[in-house]
Amino acid sequence: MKATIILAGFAASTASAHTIFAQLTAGGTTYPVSHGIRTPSYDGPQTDVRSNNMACNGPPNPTKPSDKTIQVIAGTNVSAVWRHTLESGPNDVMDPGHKGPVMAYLKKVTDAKSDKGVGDGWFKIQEGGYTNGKWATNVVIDNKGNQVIQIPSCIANGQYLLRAEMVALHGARSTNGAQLYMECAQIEITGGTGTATPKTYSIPGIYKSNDPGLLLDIYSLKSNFQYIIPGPPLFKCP
Ligand SMILES: *[C@@H]1O[C@H](CO)[C@@H](O)[C@H](O)[C@H]1NC(C)=O
Ligand SMILES: [Cu+2]
Repeated sequence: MKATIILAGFAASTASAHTIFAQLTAGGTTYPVSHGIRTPSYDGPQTDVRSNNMACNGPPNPTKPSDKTIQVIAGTNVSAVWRHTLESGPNDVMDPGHKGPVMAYLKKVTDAKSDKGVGDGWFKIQEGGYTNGKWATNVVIDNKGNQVIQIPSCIANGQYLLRAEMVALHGARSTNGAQLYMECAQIEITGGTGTATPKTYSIPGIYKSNDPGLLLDIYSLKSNFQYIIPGPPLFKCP
């Protein structure tokens, strides 16, 4: 049994185990893979939280632009659909040994198709950490790769980047050992009341390499362990 666990740990650190936010479900439609999302051909992580590639991914996983924008109604739920590769199905989301938090952010932009996403303007709209002994990444894996994200009803209409993120902490006991996976979808929000103006944050900037949620040993958790989800506070409509 011990040997199996150790082998699984090694498997988790290989390229075969990573993941991509490959497609979006909105308004009851699951759009094709890479439709309105800047997807990379390689599924590797970002590990330097100071890099501009923390915003919408990038080298060493270069992303392809998309000329599509997806319509989303404020107040509804969308799903960021995660897949091991762009060809994988719902039973191949990510190695279940990739344990960690799951988050989603929005940034209001003038042109969702061309905005690089780097810098200020981001606010967090969804997060999951470690609840009742289960990591949020495993919730997404068990949900066939669907990360459910409620789009706030109170924000302004217009074009946004939707940045969905999964973090794997199996190597996080050393600095920059956390693996961060993210892609940006290009969306146009309608039906928002525009009554709230979220406080915004910069990416890079939202994380530090020594954040307690990014630098920790998840294999020696105390029984009273409380995970601190990285990044800014969750935005909620008043
Ligand atoms: C939308 O998602 C939230 C958070 O996961 C959930 O509580 C709510 O029931 C969902 N609403 C619908 C209509 O599915
Ligand atoms: Cu991986």
